[in-house]
Amino acid sequence: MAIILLLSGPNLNLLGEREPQIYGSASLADCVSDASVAAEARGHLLEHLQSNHEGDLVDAIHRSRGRCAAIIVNPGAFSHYSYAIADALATFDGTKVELHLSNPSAREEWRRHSVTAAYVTGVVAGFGRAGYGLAVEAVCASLDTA
Ligand code: CA2
Repeated sequence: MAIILLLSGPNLNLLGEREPQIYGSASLADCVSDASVAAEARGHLLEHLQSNHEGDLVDAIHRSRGRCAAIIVNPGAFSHYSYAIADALATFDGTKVELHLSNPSAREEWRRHSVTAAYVTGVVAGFGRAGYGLAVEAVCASLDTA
């Protein structure tokens, strides 16, 4: 059994309350539940942390080193400018998936570049709530081949 850490960045605690045309109407709890169910179906355990604070996310990545097999991270807007989260991800040796509900590449110019994406194994973006299960499947496929 592997531990998969799911990290949710700033404002994702408000998921389902605003901008459903972009982010869908599911709550963050719904998305986390989907990811947990998918992980448990594969015999793994999913842990989740949401924070609006960059340092909390950096600390969580540090704590996961040597303890978790994989990280799924939706860094929110930090994706576009947090070198601290990028550096923290670089210190984690397991599988890493960057997850976005929307497809940032199809949105405003400032969202089109992710500074964190270069430090992950792969990216799942644009599939809304379904992306949470897809990200877990991507992690499992990666763990199976490791
Ligand atoms: O598409 C994604 O998952 C994003 O990571 C979401 C971030 C955004 O800054 C990224 O560019 C793409 C923003 C999350 C904002 O979440 C809200 C949730 C409910 C209402 C308003 C914002």
